[in-house]
Amino acid sequence: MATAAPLPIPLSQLSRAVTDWVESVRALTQPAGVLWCEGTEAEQRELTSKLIREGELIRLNAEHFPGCHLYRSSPSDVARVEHLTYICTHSKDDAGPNNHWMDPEEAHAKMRELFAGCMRGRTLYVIPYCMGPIDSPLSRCGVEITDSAYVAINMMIMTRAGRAALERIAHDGSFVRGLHSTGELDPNRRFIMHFPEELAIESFGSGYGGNALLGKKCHALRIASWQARTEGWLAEHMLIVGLESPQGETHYIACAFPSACGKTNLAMLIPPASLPGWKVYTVGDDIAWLHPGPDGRLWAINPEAGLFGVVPGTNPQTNRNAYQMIRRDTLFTNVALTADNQPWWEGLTTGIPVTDWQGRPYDPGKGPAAHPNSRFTVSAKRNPSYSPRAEDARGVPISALVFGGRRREVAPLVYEARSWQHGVLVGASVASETTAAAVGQVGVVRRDPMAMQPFCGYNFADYWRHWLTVGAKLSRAPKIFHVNWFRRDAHGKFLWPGYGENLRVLEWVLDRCAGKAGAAESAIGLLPRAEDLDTQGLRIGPESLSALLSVDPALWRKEVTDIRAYLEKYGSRVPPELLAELAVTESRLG
Ligand code: GTP
Ligand code: SPV
Ligand code: MN
Repeated sequence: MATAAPLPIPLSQLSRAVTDWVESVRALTQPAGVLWCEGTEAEQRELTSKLIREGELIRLNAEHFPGCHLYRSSPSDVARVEHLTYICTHSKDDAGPNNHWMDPEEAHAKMRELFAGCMRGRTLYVIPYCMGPIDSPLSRCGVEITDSAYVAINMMIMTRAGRAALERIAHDGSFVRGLHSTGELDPNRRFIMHFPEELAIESFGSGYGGNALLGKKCHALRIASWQARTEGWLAEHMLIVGLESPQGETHYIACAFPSACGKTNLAMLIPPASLPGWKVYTVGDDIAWLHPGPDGRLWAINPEAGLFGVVPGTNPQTNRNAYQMIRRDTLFTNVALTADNQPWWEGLTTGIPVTDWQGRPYDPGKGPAAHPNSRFTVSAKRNPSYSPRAEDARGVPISALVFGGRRREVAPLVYEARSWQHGVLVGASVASETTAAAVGQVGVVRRDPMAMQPFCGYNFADYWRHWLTVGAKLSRAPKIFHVNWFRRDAHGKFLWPGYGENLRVLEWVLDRCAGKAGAAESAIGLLPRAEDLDTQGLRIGPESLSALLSVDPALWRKEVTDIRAYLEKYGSRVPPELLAELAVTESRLG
């Protein structure tokens, strides 16, 4: 006799800890209704239709961009706000000079005032999510409460959200609490608060990106970096990519570049025709959680399930994979429109923008058509080069770690650190030109250690110490490198073609790991000589190549002085090992 399938337990009964918290937030924020997100496709469609009806989402040209939509954020809410982002630890020194700090009691009181009654007339969405494969011991869970359906839709693409995540939470017993309200989108009433000691996030007044999709930077980096230190692993602003050589050997590398400095592009790189036989597999494009494994290697998972990527610059020439990926089932934020409702952005070689990202008739005198930080949100499964290993509960073993920055001068195309300890200094010394990914001046060089300046949830000095501690546990530690795709000539032109051609540099990196490639010693580390790089089929002049592969002692002596002054800001907490490595570099510079 057939029995009826058991009715699923309502989400609101799965975990008492979650239910109690939702109830306390409901009482504080007083929403008109509460919706627990199951994470189904039907639910995603319903939320999308609701936003279309309310005029918040625009359906894009269904012939060329099926299943795609455009969202326009408030023009004063287009990027992360680092000046309004706080780490709230009991001791100010635990947050460190790298963070804005507020006393937790004071921060809670301030936020309680903002949240009180803020959801009246709105729906409160409960989004249980898992960062990482549902069945991975390396994954960690959270619950975001938000009053933005746009945020809910994004979170459902970016994380493994819904019932399965809540089942895991009920089993794990612990989760990160993320409370978010768009408030009135008033930049003067906007705060992104983190309470690492409580595994809690409170974000008010922004609906955009890293300010509002709390699983991403707030949880997976700021809170997770704190959790990771306690538990002996690393939460990093890194892409993870698998590179299969023409001989069929696959190695995984993880690369930390600051925001809008090329992680997504490198993670889904297209090998140039002149390097036949290489295959590239994306595991992650923004965040890596790295765990020392029982085999002495470092193992990585991508905690995310989607990509929230920079749109401008994406085209079939720079990155065919990315361009293909966002032609279907993609949510665009702050791009321009053509006359027939196709999305348009700077860097496209076809189409004509008629409406800018703010919905105004496009006028080149008023700036770019698409916002420079316009983004696509898309499932990782849409990526033609998505690695099957991205769903592997064990993660992937990492052969090399690569740091990088956007620097028109000083930093060569690539160099290798002398050791793990020196590599930690190389990471701690990263500097990069600021980009549109955060509110503020663009193009000024600032220190961005490990590309984590906006994202490390605790004192950088303690974080560098933790890096040294993790390295000491690895009997088969990855080699550490530094790259710079953004060197320019005297006329401001990029010296290196970048994009797919970056594979040539990664080939050298992998060959160094295998002990197969040559290098020359320099004061700052090991550099390839021109003959060590595979330049077959590459159109680049010998002067450009030698500029890219040289170390200017005068510029580097100044750089060392800057790095020392920067490290000194962290006082006696700075690991002396880093200062010792800096002294070695300095003495070699003469
Ligand atoms: P976030 O999502 O903000 O963390 O950015 P990201 O690090 O993933 O950067 P992304 O790959 O989106 O690239 C940002 C910008 O840099 C885009 O406009 C790219 O077109 C450009 N870019 C990426 N790779 C290269 C490169 O190798 N050379 C040059 N010149 N530009 C690049
Ligand atoms: C970044 O700024 O590094 C991003 C975009 O990846 S956001 O999600 O806004 O942080
Ligand atoms: Mn990023």
